[in-house]
Amino acid sequence: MVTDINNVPIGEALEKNGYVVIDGLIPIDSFQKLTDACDRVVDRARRGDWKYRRLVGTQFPPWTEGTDVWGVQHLMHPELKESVFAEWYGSSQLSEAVCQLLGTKPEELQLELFNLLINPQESDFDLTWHRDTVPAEASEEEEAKILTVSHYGAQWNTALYQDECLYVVPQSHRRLRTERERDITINDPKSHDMPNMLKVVLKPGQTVFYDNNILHRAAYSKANKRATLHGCMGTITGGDHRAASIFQHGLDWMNTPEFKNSLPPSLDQSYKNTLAMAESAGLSQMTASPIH
Ligand SMILES: O=C(O)CCC(=O)C(=O)O
Ligand SMILES: [Fe+2]
Repeated sequence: MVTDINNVPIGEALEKNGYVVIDGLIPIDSFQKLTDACDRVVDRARRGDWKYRRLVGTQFPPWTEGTDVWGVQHLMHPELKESVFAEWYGSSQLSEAVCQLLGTKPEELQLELFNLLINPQESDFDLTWHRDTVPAEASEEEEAKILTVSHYGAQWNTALYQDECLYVVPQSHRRLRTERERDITINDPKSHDMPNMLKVVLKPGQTVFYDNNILHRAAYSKANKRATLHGCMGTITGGDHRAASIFQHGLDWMNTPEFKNSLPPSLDQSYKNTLAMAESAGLSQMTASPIH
């Protein structure tokens, strides 16, 4: 298990830079199972046989318009019947890395989102520069307020094929936007000219953990196969802080015996923790309105 990169603990690197790349979180014998399962769910989503999908033309939930698919939602949904996703989400490799990053224990983790990001088929497109939990139009006061709240969670992209889609502005995750950044996010949000931007290149099997408030965008290319596992986990120390951003994805299907019974034992406690978060946030239906 990777704990340090060049003698810097991975949690410190994430804290300082807003992102960190880690190798080896997919056990060798799971790799093929995951790529096969991804092929099946991508096929279903493109055929319109899986309605939970991200559609080109819309960046944030709900994804209601368009036909070309750029993401498959809810990989752990019991109706997909692809148990390898929950197995990997509950694997010791992943949870140890998340615990190391967040300085927490496995029993304090909270099961949250698990989706798949894929290449479109019809046209290339760019997501806009954004922070996941701060709308571009937010005032400096609003932005400052959101950025000072700890996340109590970790988000990651794990590439199954070489992935060069994500761009970040290192160390931008805790500070206000500069004047130029604010101008870009509002007036030219697909700019290829963001100061200090860095392309995150992932080899197959590599994972980037990133603060979801780092300034970031993604360039989706129809020419390069992409199947990148995109998930997050929280910790119970955050109380109900994460509820709105998690439940805006519509997780009512998690509040069912079918889902509970489909989970591997390794996720029992983190599922209980999620239910407790929903309850205490007054969102026991596990759905909330969109942030953006
Ligand atoms: O495609 C990516 O790697 C990033 C996606 C993203 O930024 C998002 O879903 O908010
Ligand atoms: Fe994002």
